[in-house]
Amino acid sequence: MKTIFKSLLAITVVSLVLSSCGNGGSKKGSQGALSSSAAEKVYVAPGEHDEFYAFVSGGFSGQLAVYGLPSGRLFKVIPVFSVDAEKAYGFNEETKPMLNTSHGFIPWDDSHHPDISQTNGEIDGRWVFINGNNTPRIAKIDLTTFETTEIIEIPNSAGNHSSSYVTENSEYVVAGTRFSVPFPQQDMPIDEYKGNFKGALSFISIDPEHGHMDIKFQIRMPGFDYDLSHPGRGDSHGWFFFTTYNTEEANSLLEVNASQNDKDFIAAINWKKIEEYVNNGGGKKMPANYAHNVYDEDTHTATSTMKKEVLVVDPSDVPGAIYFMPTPKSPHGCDVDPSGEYIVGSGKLAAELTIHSFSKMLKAIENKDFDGDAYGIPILSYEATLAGAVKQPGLGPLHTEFDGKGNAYTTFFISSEVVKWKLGTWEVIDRKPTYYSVGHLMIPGGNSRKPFGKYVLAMNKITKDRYLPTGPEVTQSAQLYDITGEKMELLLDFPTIGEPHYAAGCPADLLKPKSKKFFKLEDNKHEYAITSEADAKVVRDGNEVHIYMTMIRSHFAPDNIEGVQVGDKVYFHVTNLEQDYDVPHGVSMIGANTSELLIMPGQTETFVWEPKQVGVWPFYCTDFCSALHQEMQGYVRVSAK
Ligand code: CUK
Ligand code: CUA
Repeated sequence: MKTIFKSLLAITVVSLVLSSCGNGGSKKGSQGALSSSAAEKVYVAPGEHDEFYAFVSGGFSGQLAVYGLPSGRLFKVIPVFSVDAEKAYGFNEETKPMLNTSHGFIPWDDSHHPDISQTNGEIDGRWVFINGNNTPRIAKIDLTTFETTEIIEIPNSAGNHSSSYVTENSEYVVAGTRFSVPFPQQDMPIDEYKGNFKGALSFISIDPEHGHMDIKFQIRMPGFDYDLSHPGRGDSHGWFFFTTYNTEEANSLLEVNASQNDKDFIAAINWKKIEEYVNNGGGKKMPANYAHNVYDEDTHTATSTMKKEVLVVDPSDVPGAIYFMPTPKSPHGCDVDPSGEYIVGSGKLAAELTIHSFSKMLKAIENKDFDGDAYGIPILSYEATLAGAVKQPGLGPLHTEFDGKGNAYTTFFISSEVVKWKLGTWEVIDRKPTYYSVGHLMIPGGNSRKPFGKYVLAMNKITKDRYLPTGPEVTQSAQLYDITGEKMELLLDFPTIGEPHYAAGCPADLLKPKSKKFFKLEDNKHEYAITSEADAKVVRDGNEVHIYMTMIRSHFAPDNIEGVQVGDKVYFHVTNLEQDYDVPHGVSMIGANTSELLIMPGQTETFVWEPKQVGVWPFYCTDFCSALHQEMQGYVRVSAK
């Protein structure tokens, strides 16, 4: 995490030692406090379904994992920003363009924050959006196929961290920038940061029908670092809130620099006002290179387009659209309660949680209750927007979610706990340890107007001795708590893929009826699709050989192929003719510099093989498909040129 935690790390170590040895818990299998009913509450009998889906970010794996709750069972890892050998994502010709960027083909990223699309402030289960932090990108996953169907790169951004949060009618998915950089990029001395580096806040419109993303405008903000964000909802719909740290605009974030200011800001952006300005022709078109990659479900093929410009708005263009709310000590999380009235700022180094009131903010704006300005943006007076504070809640507050019953749940990284407190009275109701060093937490729908306040999932950075050791690298984990009672009850912990930063959850019933079972062959518009074995063929075009191949239980057509020469580029265009649920086939080729294809019924995928040696080379089906799976095979004869 951030370097500013350094001075507090000593405390972390102490608390880790205490919690792992003090109660003797973890050595004797959990912390000894689990009731037998905990097991019952997470037990999903064989053949039964879980009640919720949880989409958990894969952190530095770049992917998104799908778990069931309450069981914690892993169902799928959806490849998003990283290549995936199992599914050939980023290996086959169809999905390679998904990972195209202005820096070329980038087969990895660091994914942090998934968020599900919303209608009227309630999650609607159409798409999940997630950010790529490193080479700034936002991806969209279609929740009928559970596949990544779109990725857009974000220009002028660096460290795409305060992303990707969705407004309450999915008007926009919003991306902030953790690093401020020269905007536009240019060669300049780093110590001229102050006043020259800028932070891009990107409002990416979502087309309501297909969810296509388009950067509608970028706000060129002062060079603070924008950490996390959340949309307003209810009365505050139309506003977006971002935490900032480094309002000092230091170019080195050693403690001495970046924690000087007693308070940083939460930036409140009236995006509706800026949208109106832009719709009336406002903003400046600036050159920018960024990739927009779309996977078409009919052709089963992605295309990548390089965009050339972006619309930029400076805060001074739209007076009265942006305000700063002072918030103590490096605020990280920025969470808005279901009513839209409370904005919770978690100052990582603060002794209390600061809660701002949206209605008081509006009044303060009306009364011009300002405490100076920063680059012309009014700073609201601290007391004027303050709704209250949760006193002495824990150490290192990060993120808050809501149960829809008037309670909030906040994670504390340093003291390793989840704290339940009451909105309005700000009193702490309960606290439960996490094992250990929790980052985000998630209640299904817990950042919408309608939370499903049954469980909270805590996502932990460190597990130490919680699981069987696996060498120096041990897993991260998630922990599930029952939150239906006054006190929270720890039910389960389970290991995760990569680092689980954040998650989005939704009722299984919302997605189950829409989940696609297979693709219809007659709808397959892939350029090289064939719909019957009779059309299977091998076509030579100079050095290129195109094999139009089909697969069905349990053979390939064609299966024995001759006429290929060393130096050829051989394209296997393979269509799965099955029209039934759960009958994929797989294929690859000995010596092929690619992974296997995993082809769903009705789908076509392509891999390329460049034979280097003469001989007769075999291929086979890689996914067990029938009693005759082992017989599903073929040969390619390769001759000298
Ligand atoms: S976070 Cu990404 S580094 Cu609190 Cu969402 Cu920690
Ligand atoms: Cu087809 Cu195994």
